[in-house]
Amino acid sequence: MKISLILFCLGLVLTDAAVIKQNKRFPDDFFFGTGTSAYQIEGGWDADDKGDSIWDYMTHNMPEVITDHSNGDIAADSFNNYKRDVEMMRELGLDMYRFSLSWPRILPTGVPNYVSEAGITYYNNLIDEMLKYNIQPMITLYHWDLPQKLQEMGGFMNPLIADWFEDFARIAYERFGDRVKYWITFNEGYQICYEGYDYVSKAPRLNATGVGEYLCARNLLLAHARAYHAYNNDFRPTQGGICGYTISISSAQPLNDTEEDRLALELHTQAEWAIYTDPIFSKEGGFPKELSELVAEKSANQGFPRSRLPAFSEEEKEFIKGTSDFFGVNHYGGGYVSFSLYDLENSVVPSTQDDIQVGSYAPEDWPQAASFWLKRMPRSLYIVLKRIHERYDGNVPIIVTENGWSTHAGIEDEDRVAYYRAALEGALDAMDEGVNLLGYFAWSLLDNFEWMAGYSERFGLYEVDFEDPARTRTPRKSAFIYKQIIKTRVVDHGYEPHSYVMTIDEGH
Ligand code: GBH
Repeated sequence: MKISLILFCLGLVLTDAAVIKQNKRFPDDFFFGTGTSAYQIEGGWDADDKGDSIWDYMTHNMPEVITDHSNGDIAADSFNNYKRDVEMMRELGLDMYRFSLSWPRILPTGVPNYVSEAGITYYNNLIDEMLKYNIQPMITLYHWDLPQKLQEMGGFMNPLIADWFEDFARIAYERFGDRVKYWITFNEGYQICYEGYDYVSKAPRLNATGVGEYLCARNLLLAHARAYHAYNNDFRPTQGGICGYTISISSAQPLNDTEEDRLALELHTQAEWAIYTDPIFSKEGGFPKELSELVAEKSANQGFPRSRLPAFSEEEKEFIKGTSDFFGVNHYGGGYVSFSLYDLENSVVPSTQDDIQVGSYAPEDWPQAASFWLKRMPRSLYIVLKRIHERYDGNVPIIVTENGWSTHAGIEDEDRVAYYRAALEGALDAMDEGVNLLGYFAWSLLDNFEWMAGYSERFGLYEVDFEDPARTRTPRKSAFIYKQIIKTRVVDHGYEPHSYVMTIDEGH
């Protein structure tokens, strides 16, 4: 009786002090992390015997395609600063850290007849440093930096990518899998395939519109399944980890509540992400039906002898189905979609846009990030989590592998704080409605090379001084806010850091 009275009073005091809009909290076994990728942070582009990646090649040969003509030669220099990075993870109190392997740092020519021991050592040092402090590593095998040698043999246009990728994955499992229990094969199929092969907004800028993405998607899914089966058959029995797959999803909504706009949303969904996930997570397997039919029909009318989106054989469908232990989702922004918003006059034929003819827009009054494509849509992470849950009923375990907001340089980042609070409240609401969300990774631990935008857009919880040879890292306000959320497991809108001095809490 006495104890419950004390607890009751304590409860009153606590709720009084905090501005918590809901009394939902993240369960104790929910994991919090931050993410990065190799090319964006490491630097050390020609350290030891490292080979060139398609990003080394592109930024060195066509610097003009990057906004500030910069490159990732040094980036945040995590190659030399990894101990400081781990210290930052401890400051934040992270459970996990997601990073990617540079394929050409480990296999300089892309193929495994020669393995760089210096490259292996770098990742061993990083992994061991994290484990010293009980921070679990999550490895993304591929985050966009293909060995240039493999690109010269066609890259993702060559079906042999499945062999090359499985070979690389096996080396990673062999060398790191004793300590690493969380694996992601590919980061963002759409960005790899559409942006890199169909269009020109990522390396290798192939610009094979209407053709490149679909061939790449097919090859990428087979490569993913090969790497998954390799883990499942030959490593999981002794290593006991899990292996998944990550894609990016925007929180698109139909412009009007009409059947037509709902169809537009479904086609948009199929083209943006379900083409990469239905083959793995749907009951039937294979590419999405409406999109496949549409592209087959258009291809025929355009004089192509076969569909530009080549279907999987029954055997391939079975091989790919079910090959992911969790659904990894990266989420940033969103908007409204409709056929009526499509710019038919400027449509490139053939192209993946022309195939579906769906346009989108985001209202003026939504807060704008430093990245032109990113606006804060109300409830956006909630919308995305519910959509995945509804599309693949059952209880698919989901991990938010990236979520974040860009600013320009500077450590006062109220808009990033607002973005994270809204997103995490949405995550709590989705979990409350039955979404099986296991964990959440903020993008990013620190400022990094933001691809075509160079260093002009910053996603870090920690600011990096790129003018300073030491690449000094300084926590932004959002770092203190995220730390508090991890510690308390609730989103408290009233919390203000007492000072901007970061310390490591006991036990970290
Ligand atoms: C991620 O890609 C990358 O994995 C990461 O390397 C990168 O640094 C980070 O994002 C920040 O760009 O969401 O409706 O506004 C995300 C790629 C590009 C996907 C923009 C969504 C715009 C649509 N995103 N795209 S919307």
